[in-house]
Amino acid sequence: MSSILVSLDGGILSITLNRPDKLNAFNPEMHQLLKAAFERARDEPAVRAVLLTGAGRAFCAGQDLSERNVAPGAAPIDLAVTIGSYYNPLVRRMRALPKPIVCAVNGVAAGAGANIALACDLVLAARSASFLQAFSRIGLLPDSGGTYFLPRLAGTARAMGLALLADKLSAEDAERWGLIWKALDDAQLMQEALSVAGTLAEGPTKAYGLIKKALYASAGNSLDAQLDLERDLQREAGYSEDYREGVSAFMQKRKPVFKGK
Ligand code: LHQ
Repeated sequence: MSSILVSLDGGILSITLNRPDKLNAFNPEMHQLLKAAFERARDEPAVRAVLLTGAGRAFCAGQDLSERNVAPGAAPIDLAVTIGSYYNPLVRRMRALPKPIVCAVNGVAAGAGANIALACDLVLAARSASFLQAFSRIGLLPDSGGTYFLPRLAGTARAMGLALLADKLSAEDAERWGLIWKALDDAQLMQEALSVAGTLAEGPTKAYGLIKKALYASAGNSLDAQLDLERDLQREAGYSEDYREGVSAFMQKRKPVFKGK
């Protein structure tokens, strides 16, 4: 059984983490396959949006703790190697992907699993799902971007509480705190996630890529730098076919047909 499932339909590349009996915990094979899937998403023009979710009752329980390299009693090992080889490149790849990533958090998202969800561009979660910065329970600090995303999304006080106490945060609180876009009834999650991903897959893909670039650069930029960046990116957007189509459609009072070019 492959540890991820990948399918392309209607411009949406669906990626399902698929180790349900391990709550979709990451192992090296899953990392390799995810890398290939995100490279496909980047390189194939037919992919206009990505939908990431988990099989079974969990979204992802983070690093597989039964893997030899973190087993109790094993010789101390350098966790930076795993992080540098797998998790950091994954987060960078997701953020740099010039296409939108929708995450459907179908159940618990723990450890690196929580932060990989937060690395997605639009996060929907089932009401029964939860977010758990499990790291301090096992003597670690949040990784996979957690110490970057959490304070920026929720503020330092909430980030600190989540990281120190490692309590489960419900999907509804995650929505209320601004960590995610929306909490939805469990029965509606996949339908709504597919509908949102479908809308994005029919949208102006180039503009979406530029929106990601601008918003993710914002946290580290001054207003001056951000204004300059907006000017430069808008120049690029203005040269796109989709911008021409958007304006023509508006003038002709019809729905635009974007091609992602
Ligand atoms: C698991 C796991 C798991 C293996 C559930 N591994 N089997 C980066 C770089 C290098 C090293 C270290 O880490 C990192 C980043 C990280 O992600 S560190 C954080 C790692 N993740 C965790 O600490 C979370 C561990 N899991 C849990 O706390 C619970 O399983 C949660 C809260 C996610 C779910 O709880 P329950 O719903 O009560 O399920 P459960 O605990 O009974 O788990 C079900 C099965 O899944 C069970 O196996 P079993 O054979 O007994 O049915 C678990 O052992 C297995 N499982 N997480 N991360």
